[in-house]
Amino acid sequence: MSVCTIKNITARVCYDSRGSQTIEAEVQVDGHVGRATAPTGASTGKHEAVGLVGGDARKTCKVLETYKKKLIGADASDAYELSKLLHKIDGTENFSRIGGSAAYAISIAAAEAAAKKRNIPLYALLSNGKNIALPYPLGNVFGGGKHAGEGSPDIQEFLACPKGAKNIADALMANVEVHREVRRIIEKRDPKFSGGKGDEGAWAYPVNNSQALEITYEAVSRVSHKLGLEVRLGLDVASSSMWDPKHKIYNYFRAGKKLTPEQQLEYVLELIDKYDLIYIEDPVHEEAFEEFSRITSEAKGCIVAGDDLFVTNTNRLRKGARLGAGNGVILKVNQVGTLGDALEFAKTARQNQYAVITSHRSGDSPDQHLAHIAVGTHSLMMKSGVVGGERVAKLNELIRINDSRLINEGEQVPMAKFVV
Ligand code: 2PG
Ligand code: MG
Repeated sequence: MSVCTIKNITARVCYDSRGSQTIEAEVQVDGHVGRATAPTGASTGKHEAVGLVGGDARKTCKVLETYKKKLIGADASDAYELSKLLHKIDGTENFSRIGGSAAYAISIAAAEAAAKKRNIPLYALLSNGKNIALPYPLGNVFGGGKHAGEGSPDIQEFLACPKGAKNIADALMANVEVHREVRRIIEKRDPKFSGGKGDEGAWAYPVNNSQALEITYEAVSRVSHKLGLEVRLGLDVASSSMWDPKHKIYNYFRAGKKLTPEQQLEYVLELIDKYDLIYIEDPVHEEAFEEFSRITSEAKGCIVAGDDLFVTNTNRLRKGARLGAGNGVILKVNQVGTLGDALEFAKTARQNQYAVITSHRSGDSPDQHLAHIAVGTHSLMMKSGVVGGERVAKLNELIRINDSRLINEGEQVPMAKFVV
């Protein structure tokens, strides 16, 4: 295997899909350049790595100039070693010195440059190209919480999952159809609907949680029927956004209701049953490991995924696995900082029979890496928006991955296997 020595690193300030400043890094490896832009979340878990140094992209670039020589000469193809090196340079628990956004951009740009040098796709570098499968797109079709305006539901994301799709083309088409169908249903209720969307391209419309559930459930049911393919509904409750730790209550500000932890549990189980949910993310807050495990054991046939709970952190996942908390994990490289840490997290998840769901961030870039990370980590699903350039970039890359296999080996890449 050829060595992929880092020859130079440059960084610049640029913009994400929300128009916020972020950092983009370029890593050079023997004439090959990898480039990556750090995304940003709005509903961030409190245990996530720090993003920009002091919240400032320019400062993060300046700091990078001071340590980049320590990275020159490192092997760009070894995500684990590069991760160790970045941790050593940073020296803090949460990348507060060099910024998790810099760690993200450098580690992904390095992997891309190494893959280019070896003339293989990025996913093959991450997974050795063995037994690959394509993730089901988990598409955000209706938005609420921190991704949409005040009048929208408290629940953050209403997601479509085309479980019955036999190939990626059908899967992507189904989610686009659900997104369109949601608009049709809203317009029927309100012909004056302006077509507003939230941060991830999901429709933003002022209804309460149960009305949004009815609309999206109707949309997935209609599309299932129309296409003759099972499409199911999922939710990201993003419960930490509603959790009031002082009063130990879930505060549904917009709906004007407050739930005790026990009531929250009952509510969530009721939703899983009533709307036949295939997926639920962060149904309880980020420290509620025990309630997570109760939901997991009671919600049969539903993926119960931890996002703010695990924050792509292997130690938190190990604790969750001991307690039976969740059967799915959200993987977001920038939550933990480096690609190497995220690969370790995915490996631990698979060893403990957790489904991996690789996810975008609400503030994202037109980078395509997410598709490769999802395939390279054997993810069951890839969570993203359905429309918008920065979302479609990742979805179209899944089509390209499938196509290149078709051209080179004469067969499609199979869809991942549902284990839950
Ligand atoms: C989430 C994400 C992505 P954010 O909560 O899962 O949808 O949102 O990037 O704002 O944390
Ligand atoms: Mg989430």
